[in-house]
Amino acid sequence: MTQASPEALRDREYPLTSLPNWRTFFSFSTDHKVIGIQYIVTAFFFFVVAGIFAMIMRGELITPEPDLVDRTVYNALFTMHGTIMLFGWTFPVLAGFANYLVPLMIGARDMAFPRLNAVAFWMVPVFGILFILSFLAPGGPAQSGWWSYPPVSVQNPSGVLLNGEFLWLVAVALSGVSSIMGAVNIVTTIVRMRCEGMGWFKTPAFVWTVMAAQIIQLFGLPALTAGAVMLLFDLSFGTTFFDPSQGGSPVLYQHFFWFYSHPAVYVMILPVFGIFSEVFPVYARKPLFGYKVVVISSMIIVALSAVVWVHHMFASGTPPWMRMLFMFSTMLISVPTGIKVFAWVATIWGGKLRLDTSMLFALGGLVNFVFAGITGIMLASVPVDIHVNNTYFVVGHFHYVIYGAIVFGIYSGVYHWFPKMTGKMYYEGLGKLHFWLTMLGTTLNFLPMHPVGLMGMPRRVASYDPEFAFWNVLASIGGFILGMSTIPFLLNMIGSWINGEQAPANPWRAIGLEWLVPSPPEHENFEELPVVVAEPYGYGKSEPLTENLGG
Ligand code: HEM
Ligand SMILES: [Cu+2]
Repeated sequence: MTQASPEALRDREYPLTSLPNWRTFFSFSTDHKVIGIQYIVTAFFFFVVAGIFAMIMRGELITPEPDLVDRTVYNALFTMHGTIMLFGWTFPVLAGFANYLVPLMIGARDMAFPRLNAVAFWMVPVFGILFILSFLAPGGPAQSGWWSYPPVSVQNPSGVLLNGEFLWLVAVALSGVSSIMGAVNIVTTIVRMRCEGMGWFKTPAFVWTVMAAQIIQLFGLPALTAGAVMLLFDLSFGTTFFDPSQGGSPVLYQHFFWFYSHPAVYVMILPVFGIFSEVFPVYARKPLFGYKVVVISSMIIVALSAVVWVHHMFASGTPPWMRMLFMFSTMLISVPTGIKVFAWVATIWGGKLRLDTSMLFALGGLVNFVFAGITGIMLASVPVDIHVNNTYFVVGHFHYVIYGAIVFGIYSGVYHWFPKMTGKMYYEGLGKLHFWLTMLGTTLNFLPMHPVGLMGMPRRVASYDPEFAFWNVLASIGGFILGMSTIPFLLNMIGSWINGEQAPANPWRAIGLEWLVPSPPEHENFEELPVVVAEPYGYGKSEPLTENLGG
């Protein structure tokens, strides 16, 4: 048996490969790598659409009067912006990463159920388009926010059956079904298909976090999907699940919704933790500090995430004793999360940092995440939450998580694995420009939302008191900078995909099975399946990682 040490692998010759014909990406392919790229590109399309909605909202909010769009359109815009950002962008883009990377990282040839995988993907453009159509539907657009609480969401004064809210609810249910299919596939793949030698504590951190996230999908999504279907029946078919005048309960809907939608935050952030855990060791040239603690803490987050949802309902008539319980369980999550932050800081501490674009986004994302964590603990405490509930403080907090940490982490991952996925190198200069514009835009857009929220500016409004104008002008300028920041990004990705230099198999000299195959990898990934003999983060060591790799 050949023992492949990092040195030996670095000096290996890899065959020249290229991506399949572009038509493959418009076909029902069952190759996990094609599906991964399909997910990622589709998600970026919806990212741009929902981003344009955000630009219109920030344009509206640059002055106190509702002068750019009327209130109905504003309501529809924030409903669609929020919904499409979550269901059309964040979940699909992360599903794309999971699809592309998991089989490569665990030394498998594909996912466990390749055809189910393709079906789950093709539902994304279908429900994505339904969301956009619901904007234009007869009887008015969906405009009750992405949470869609009754009784607001079940009013249908126009009497049209296929109204915006109806299409919206169908799309949410389809998105739930698609994600459940994805989760079954991903969890099965990770549990059953790790290559020989890859015990749980030799499995990369990214794979662990993806599994943790998908377990949440499995227990949470049925609740969300059931809630959406029941709401659809209340809206259109005369049932009264959530109608108090007929013995139903609107608060019941909130339980269905938040039982999933709080854990959903961890579905989004856990894989980003995984990306950080892969990126920091590579660009700091050090092993991941406390690898075992990092992976175990992901599973602790899964367990805790199931018992915190009521913190979204502190102001919904929840009795004080119950508020106390959910306040403490919420705060407990900061323990496993804080452990991860310490592990990353210890990983970069004293390392030889290489500040490539991917590393810059990971560092920026870490800083933003720490800031968001602080405002998160503030929100978890009942007295603060009661005070700032439904103000811009909340909007500032969650955009710091969602943009500052999640989008940054995704960008970090896109740059890091771009050479592997496309076989091309990106332009580093444009990447750095993209990073600095994004950092500036994020700060200017979302930081001012905190003071203006504390001053009492309500959220979900198209107009506001002139005393809030200063902070809103800043936020809008930041929003436009953020919008512009995506231009160098898209130029870079498209330009280098077409014209970039050929990428070597392992441009960052990383350890990890995905770097031990050509860029892009060939159809079945590995000529001969690897046998893993070491932990995944042996930077600075020269022990063998695998046996039997390649031909
Ligand atoms: C340039 C970037 C962005 C800007 C300027 C922006 C702006 C806004 C604004 C003005 C609202 C309405 C807030 C309200 O009235 O309460 C909003 C809501 C929302 N945004 Fe964004 N956003 C951006 C990026 C994102 C991203 C990347 C995501 C998710 C991945 C996201 C998720 C949401 C969600 C879920 C809501 C609605 C949630 C709620 O109000 O409960 N946003 N955003
Ligand atoms: Cu929550």
